Amino acid sequence: MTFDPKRRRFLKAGAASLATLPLAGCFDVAGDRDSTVRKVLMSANDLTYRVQRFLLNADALAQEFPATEIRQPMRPNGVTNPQDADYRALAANDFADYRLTIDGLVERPRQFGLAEIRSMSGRTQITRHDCVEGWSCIAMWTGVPLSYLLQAVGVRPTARFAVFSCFDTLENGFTGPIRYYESIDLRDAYHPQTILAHAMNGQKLPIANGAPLRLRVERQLGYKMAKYIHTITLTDSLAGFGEGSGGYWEDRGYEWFAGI
Ligand SMILES: Nc1nc2c(c(=O)[nH]1)N[C@H]1C(S)=C(S)[C@@H](COP(=O)(O)O)O[C@H]1N2
Ligand SMILES: [Mo]
Repeated sequence: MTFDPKRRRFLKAGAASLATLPLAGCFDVAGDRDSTVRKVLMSANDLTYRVQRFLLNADALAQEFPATEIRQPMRPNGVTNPQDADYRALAANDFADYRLTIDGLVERPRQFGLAEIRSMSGRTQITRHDCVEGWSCIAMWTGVPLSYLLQAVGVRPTARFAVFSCFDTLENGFTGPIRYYESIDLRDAYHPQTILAHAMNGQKLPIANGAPLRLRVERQLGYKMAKYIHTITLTDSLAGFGEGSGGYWEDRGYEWFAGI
């Protein structure tokens, strides 16, 4: 089956979980002051990806908060300590030998070391992370805008998606270990708040939250925000990745476009 964003229904998994699950985490999204837009969008189960894009305004910024709103540590979720040998080896050396690879439909595929990424002019943003399980956390993220890295490698005109391949294995399939992966379209990739974060709440990014680099794509749900990234591949089709639906959880039924 080829990937067709128009056929994806809106927030099926997200809306159901946010509405029905107990709120176990940092605070209650239902009581949040800016929930009106969300409620309207969440009720619109049959909106297409294209209509959501229109409603959400491709370039609008996600809300940012003052530091006083950071009330607790960022709650880690999903994989919090990858056991993969290649990851453990890098972690043992505090990621000194880590390289981020950017490949696929780019003019100049290359690798970036952490020191180089940390030295690039970055962005800090205090945003709210909404997990599909029904909890939210406000945290401060510092990183390099993905657009800077994309400019450095030169994205080819045929590219439509950025795919993030991660170190952590979630299960063992028939063909081998299945690692986490995610994808976003180029609109989100170039959005000013889309960053590869290397720091959180003013500290080096902890392993639990995705060290050494994790994605922040602030207008979508938490599962889009790939942790433990080793490669970003520019592509015109999601068919060659995982089961072809654009992400580990998308391959298991979650929406590809998880706008909030
Ligand atoms: N590589 C990887 N990325 C991941 C996950 C994961 O298990 N592995 N879980 C996702 C989910 S469901 C959420 S809510 C966030 C959790 O980020 P946190 O640990 O910083 O709270 O990471 C997302 N990215
Ligand atoms: Mo999540």
